[in-house]
Amino acid sequence: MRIDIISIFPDYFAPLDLSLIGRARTSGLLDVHVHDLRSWTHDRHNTVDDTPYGGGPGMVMKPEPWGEALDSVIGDASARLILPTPSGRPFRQADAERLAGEGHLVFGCGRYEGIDSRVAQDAAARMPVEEISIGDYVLNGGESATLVMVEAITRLLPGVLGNKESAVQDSFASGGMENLVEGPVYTKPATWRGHEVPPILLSGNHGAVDRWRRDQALRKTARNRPDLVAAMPEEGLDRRDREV
Ligand code: 6GU
Repeated sequence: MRIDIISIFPDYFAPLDLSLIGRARTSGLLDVHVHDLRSWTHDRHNTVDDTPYGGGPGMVMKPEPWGEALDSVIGDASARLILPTPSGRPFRQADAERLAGEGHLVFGCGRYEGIDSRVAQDAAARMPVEEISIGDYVLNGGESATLVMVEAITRLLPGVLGNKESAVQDSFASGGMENLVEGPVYTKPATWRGHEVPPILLSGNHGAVDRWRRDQALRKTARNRPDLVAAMPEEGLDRRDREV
């Protein structure tokens, strides 16, 4: 997968050299290019913003540098443009799974009050454009949201996670964990400060362990995420689920 990121703060993306994403990049599974939006400005002050038409507070990102940046980065016909913004559609695990199947993603990180809306309009004539929000709170710009989405997407690429099973059992993962968070996890020692590991996990009965884990996931979801329980389709629950 190729990922291009356009931002006025390219240094924000230094963490993409680390850990699993860093290793995916060195191994060639992932090709990330970070671009400074100001390299597509032509004035002495490298201006990227201006006052909003219609008045109001703050500044808006000018369309010209964005237009040139996207022209230069899009390249092939298969690129998809993601514009992180609190006014976008919510980013969910299903979106991470869907975007992990793409070949080329371009993230355009806005700052200030946002990017002149004609940039998305113009790009949409050439490529799919998605405005996406990572949650109901306001960040100073799209950079940290892009880091979040890049991590959620790239960990799903084949070969990035060590254990192939681990992404399937994640909270929210399609294939059984939709609308569910993961339950509690334990490791050695079996007794720590007087707290015991639930004995069923030491039983060696894999069927019973799977059932117990699902029960725990349902209970934790009910406790922490009543909104997810309300959204659960009845047919997604088996008879044992309904007893929990
Ligand atoms: Cl994607 N961008 C900004 N600036 N704020 C956000 C966001 C994105 N998602 C939630 N808040």
